[in-house]
Amino acid sequence: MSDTTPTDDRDAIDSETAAEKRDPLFSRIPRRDFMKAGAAAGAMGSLAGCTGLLSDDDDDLAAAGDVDSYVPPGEHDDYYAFLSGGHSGEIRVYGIPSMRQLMRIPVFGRESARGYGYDDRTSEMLEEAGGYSWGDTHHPRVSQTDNDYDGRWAFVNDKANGRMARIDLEYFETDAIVDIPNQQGTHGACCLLPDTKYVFGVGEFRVPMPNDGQDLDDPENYTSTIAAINPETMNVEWEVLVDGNMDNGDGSKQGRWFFATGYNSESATTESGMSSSDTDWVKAFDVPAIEDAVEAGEYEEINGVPVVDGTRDSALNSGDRPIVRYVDVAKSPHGVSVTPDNQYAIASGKLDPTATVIDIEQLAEVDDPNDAIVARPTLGMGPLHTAYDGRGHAYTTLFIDSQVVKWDIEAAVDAYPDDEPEGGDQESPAVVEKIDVHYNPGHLIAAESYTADPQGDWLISLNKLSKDRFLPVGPMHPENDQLIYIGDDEEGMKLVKDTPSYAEPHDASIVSADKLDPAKVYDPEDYDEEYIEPDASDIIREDGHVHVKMHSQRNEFGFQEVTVQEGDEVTFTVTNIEQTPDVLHSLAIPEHDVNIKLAPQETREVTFTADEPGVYWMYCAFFCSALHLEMRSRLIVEPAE
Ligand code: RUQ
Ligand code: CUA
Repeated sequence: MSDTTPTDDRDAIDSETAAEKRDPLFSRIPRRDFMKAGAAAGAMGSLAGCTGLLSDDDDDLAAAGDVDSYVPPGEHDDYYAFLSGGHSGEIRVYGIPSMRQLMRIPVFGRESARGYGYDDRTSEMLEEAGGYSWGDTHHPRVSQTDNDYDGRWAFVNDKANGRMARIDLEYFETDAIVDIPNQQGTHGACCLLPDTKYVFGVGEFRVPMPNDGQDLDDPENYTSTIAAINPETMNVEWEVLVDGNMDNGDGSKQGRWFFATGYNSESATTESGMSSSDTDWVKAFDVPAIEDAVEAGEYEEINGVPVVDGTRDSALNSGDRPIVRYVDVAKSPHGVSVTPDNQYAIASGKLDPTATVIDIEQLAEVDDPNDAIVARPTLGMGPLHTAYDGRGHAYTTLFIDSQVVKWDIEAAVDAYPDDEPEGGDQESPAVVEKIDVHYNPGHLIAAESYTADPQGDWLISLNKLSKDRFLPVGPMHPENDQLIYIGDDEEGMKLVKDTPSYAEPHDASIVSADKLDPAKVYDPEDYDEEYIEPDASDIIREDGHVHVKMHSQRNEFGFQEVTVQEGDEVTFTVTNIEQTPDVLHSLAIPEHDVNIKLAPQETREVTFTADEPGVYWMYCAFFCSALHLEMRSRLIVEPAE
């Protein structure tokens, strides 16, 4: 251990006995769990039940400092992790600590296994959100109430097309997408806490405002905005435009501040131009001050959204209640995240080996926002993102060094400013330890790191390169999501598992399993489509349109055959009337690009044109029973007269 032994007053347990301290099993459990459970036995029991970590037989294993992430067959994980899928446009759900992939949730692109973008509802949603065939998801954030996960939604940005999507965590499916006006690429995404009042979309690409053909080659006048989105309606309530661009963001936990990093304070259009200055900014948005400005009509409406001017010299920033505070941070800072106790916003230097620690309370008091900087520890090369264990430590990825560095936040504050590097790169005394990861980590995430109460046991390092870690599969390699155990401050961080992943996870959120309550079957009340009981089966013909209403169940559709005329527009409304969980059907129609998924009690609708005469076997694509292959009907398209 270094002499910067971490402390966390909130977690100090004075009555901890010497025996408990020596017991490696004891030290493995986050102390907070003991506080919560009220009894050590209770906390140990619950952990043991879930992970198999703490059975009696495991004493030797534990004593050897090994950590087991093994989840036996048939047992469940302790956590859900929601990982973005980058330019695959989806979200992936893992179980932690097994790192098993449990589900994929398509968001910005069609996906055939789930029939997403094939039925009328989801294809219209994608069409109304711009009609693009793909998106670039980076930052999945899960809604919170009172600074804790409430199991309602996840949100994720589209960096490619300036959008934000919402995922309903009852059904684990995308239920809304907003195309954010005035943003070309929405990079950062996060919630304003404690209660998810807004979801913020952080605009990265600076463009002329509005981007309608004016100011084409006048980069000085390009700008980017943050957008405040109402999570219930998914309406963009207001935007703020700023100097420079923006990158990542995080909301404070007490409703006032929102932080965004940015590079390119230079307003350049080339890489060398964008990294020429020694400092860029963390922008701290004073949300109540912005809301007041909007209320007072101090905005310009651009593309239907009230846009408030938050540039440095704007009127709203010149008074005694500036709406955006610009904090100087070296150099092209990338990630920013707020500590669980809401005390600090910590930004990573990316092109500078330091992290910058901003005291959130002081920010409201000081005249010069730079005076709110309370630490600037030197961590290593290429610091990108920071996560928390709830015991006073920060964990920062070092992209260039291919490491995760664990450091003590208060030790960094204590050492400042005497630890300022004098042109050298001596490591901060706040550094506790470093662990190698494989290779070049971008984000990392610890269990519930984005809440006020991180669990402090597991951390995932989302590495950009896997190089030699897996069997070769051609020139395109998988990435490598590595599971690290961080629950034992004495033994130190422990690399537990490599997980190959498809391009390309950026950020993630890890949520305790007991905070989500996914539905087992659909509730027909939740959707507009008409639920079709078997006796309501019907074929309605009207002027070139045929509406087929039918049910599906093992092993049949409501009609053995459906006859239409060449050129008819055909709508199928199909209900899976099964009550049994996990019995899915689908309606797939060859050569018509039709494929709708029907989970138990789910109804979907699909509309297409029957434009080629012939016989088409409509079938069910989910293997639903021994007679699954026989579950099919004929679509007969008669030639037009
Ligand atoms: S970013 S690798 Cu899109 Cu969060 Cu940093
Ligand atoms: Cu229904 Cu296969």
